Amino acid sequence: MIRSALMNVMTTAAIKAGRGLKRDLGEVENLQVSVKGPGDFVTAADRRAEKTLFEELSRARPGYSFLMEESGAVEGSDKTHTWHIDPLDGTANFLHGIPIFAVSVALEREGQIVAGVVYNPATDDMYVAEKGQGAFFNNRRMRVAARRTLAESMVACGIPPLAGVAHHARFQTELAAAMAKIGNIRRLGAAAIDLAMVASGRCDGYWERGIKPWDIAAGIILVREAGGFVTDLSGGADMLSKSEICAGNEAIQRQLLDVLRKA
Ligand code: LIP
Repeated sequence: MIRSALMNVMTTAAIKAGRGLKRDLGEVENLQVSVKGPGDFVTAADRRAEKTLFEELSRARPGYSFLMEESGAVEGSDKTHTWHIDPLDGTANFLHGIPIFAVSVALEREGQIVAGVVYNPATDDMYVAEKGQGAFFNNRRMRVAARRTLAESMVACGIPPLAGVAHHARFQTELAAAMAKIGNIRRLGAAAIDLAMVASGRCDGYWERGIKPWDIAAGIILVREAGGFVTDLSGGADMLSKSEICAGNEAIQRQLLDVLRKA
């Protein structure tokens, strides 16, 4: 396991935010049958989790900047460190009471992601990684899967929501090409969880367009420290700025990228 002061700060904050989300998930399940539904409640739960993370991380590391899904950018006095925060990644799953969502926290130092935490409060699953220290799932070292062919692989993807209509046609083309090559394809609904599945060897690859930096920042270092590869969909390293990602072990990531680029 990683015993650094930084990882202790990040995991403590994620667990504290997750405690509230786990409580709120129970209420969300009750609200499914209400006429109004849980929409406003989930927004409030999301913001409560983000407030907890902001307070905990600001107290532990004063001066760091923040990029947060709900509150946006907060510039700090320390220009070399930025937290990337998604307090509730997999919001639609949470809204429907589906226990596949995560608190995602990443630290960027001088332009490089150096630490990441992805925590699913519903299952109490903690995925962590720190640059040069390896990647761990519930304190046990994790590695990407060793499968070498797409035909034997399970690959996660992001199906654009109705609101993501700009990505619909491209995704349908990519999915048709992927289905012709890949053993099994899954849509889990949370990018941070998708990347944690790749880092822990449960999924062999993952791709998605139209995601936000805070969705993937922590998952990127999980995969890399677990021995995997991550690029944008042109094969470069601009995942955060291009809002797109392709991840896997070296063989699968290369083959998956090739299928998508030819689609
Ligand atoms: C979600 C991502 C997911 C994507 C959804 C949404 P959110 O993030 O984790 O991979 O397909 O459209 O962007 O909004 O739940 O934090």
